[in-house]
Amino acid sequence: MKPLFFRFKRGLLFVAAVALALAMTGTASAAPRTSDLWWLPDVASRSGEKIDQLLYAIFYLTAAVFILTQIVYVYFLIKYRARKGVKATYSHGNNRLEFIWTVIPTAIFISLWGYGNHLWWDVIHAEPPADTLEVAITAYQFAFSFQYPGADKKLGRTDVKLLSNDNLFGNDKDDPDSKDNFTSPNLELPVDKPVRIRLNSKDVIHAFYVPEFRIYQDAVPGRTIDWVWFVPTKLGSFQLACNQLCGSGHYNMKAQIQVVSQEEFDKWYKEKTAAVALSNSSDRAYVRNP
Ligand SMILES: [Cu+2]
Repeated sequence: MKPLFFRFKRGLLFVAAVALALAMTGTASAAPRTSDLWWLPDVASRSGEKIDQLLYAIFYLTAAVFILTQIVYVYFLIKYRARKGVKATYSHGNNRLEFIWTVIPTAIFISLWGYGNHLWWDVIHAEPPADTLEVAITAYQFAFSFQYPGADKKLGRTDVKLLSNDNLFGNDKDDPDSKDNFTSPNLELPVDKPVRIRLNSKDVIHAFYVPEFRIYQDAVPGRTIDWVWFVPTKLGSFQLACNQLCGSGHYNMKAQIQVVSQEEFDKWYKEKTAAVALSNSSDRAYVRNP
């Protein structure tokens, strides 16, 4: 007869496992589905769709391998369980089997690497189309600011060394291209049009993180990061969140991204450029436009 504790322990483990399972399913069903805590938010960019394909491929592959190995595991557990009169035997292994289960995973991993590498090239290194809208973004404790190129569609030269409180984007004031640039507190984008970001940080490391676009890019002080581009595919508002613990206000460091139709974007852009033209002309007359 076993001591009472051992008989009791097994029962306790069972109760704990059931309680944990109940708690997990309970939390899962109670979680707000709008924010989709248990899976990715709906994809909203063209490269994001490709990233999801790779993610799903890996997910289903590992799920299949997991289920298969668990079935074999349980089968062996039952088949070779301890029984009276059956002695354990020693096996030195099987070279052919070992060869097979080494070659197959190796081939799978190499093809996943190839697929991932190809995708990475596609997403990050491919040149954006000529009509790509370029937006400068500066992250600082604890907000984001956006700058658009204005009527000439050119942001102009910028330099991280010129970045300051009065020159948040490090614009080169001698470059006429930057004269008509305008700023915005949120990121307004036309749907289905490529956009490239010119990312700077004024103080510490921040991040440009948009889960719906499947984009994560750090903003690094002293560096201008200008190779990230994407094509938003869904209308609506998204949240840009800083995803680098950057100080006491980090939890609230965010900005609104508004993906709108081309017509709506053009209208907004026209209003903004008109306001810049007005303030530039009043600057010349030494009248500050509020
Ligand atoms: Cu931050």
